[in-house]
Amino acid sequence: MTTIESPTAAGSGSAATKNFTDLRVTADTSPERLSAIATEAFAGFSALIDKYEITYDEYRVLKQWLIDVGAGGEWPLLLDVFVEHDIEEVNSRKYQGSKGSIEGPYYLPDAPLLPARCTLPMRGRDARQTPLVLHGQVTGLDGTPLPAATIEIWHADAEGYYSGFAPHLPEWNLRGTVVTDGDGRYEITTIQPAPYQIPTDGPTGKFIEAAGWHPWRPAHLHLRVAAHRRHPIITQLYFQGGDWLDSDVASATKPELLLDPKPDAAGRNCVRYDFVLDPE
Ligand code: MBD
Ligand code: FE
Repeated sequence: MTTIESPTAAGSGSAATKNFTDLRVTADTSPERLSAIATEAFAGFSALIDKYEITYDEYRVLKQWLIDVGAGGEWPLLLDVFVEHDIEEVNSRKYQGSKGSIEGPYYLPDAPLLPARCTLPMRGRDARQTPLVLHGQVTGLDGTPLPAATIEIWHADAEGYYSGFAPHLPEWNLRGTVVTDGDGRYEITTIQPAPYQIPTDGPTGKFIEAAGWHPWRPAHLHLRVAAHRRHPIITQLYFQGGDWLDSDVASATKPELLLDPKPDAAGRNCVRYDFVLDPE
């Protein structure tokens, strides 16, 4: 008999936390810059505590909730949902190429290489969803085609689960690193993703519910596009007319990132999207 572990917030949270922690990131922030930012951050907390006359009960509930966020491995989820969009906005100001969006907690590096025209790895049950064909060209700012550019793509299945973060899914399901052809072109066949719900059984979901907010992100594809001597972009693509586009819990939609696929004769949703990369 085989038992299939059911995916939980704590499961995907601890996988996302481990994945991130393994990167061992660093930044060259000076003590002066750190001190200035930390001083203003704590001044912000002081002002809130004063304005709302935060009670001891509220302080203790916050303390326990922060402990729970860590224990549930939900720091990647919480930060990427509520903070990353501003970081992305500030850091993309100097670039003119295709718009970026947040990476989110579910990127995995080194997805298997796929040729320019390819179908993402998927299970039989994924293949019963509506096919989506995303095709286009990767170029520089002046329109120069970029052969051998890489388009890393990852997205959730119809139930909202990402491979690598839910134990029941095969490794690399609905993920791949697509290499553009000699003209910088690509054509990826996958399936229409569904809207994504932040897990409601973890601390982030409980906080969203307690505040009376909704836990949804619009259906989306994640992409990372890179080429030799170009600035890589991390972005997401959404679907015109879909639910939650105007109220993404992660505040990560942009009008430039909307797809409007049209069905072909075979009933596959087809859409073109070109990526323009800035110099390094
Ligand atoms: C997602 O799929 C996502 O893209 C983000 C930003 C946060 C949680 C889940
Ligand atoms: Fe996502």
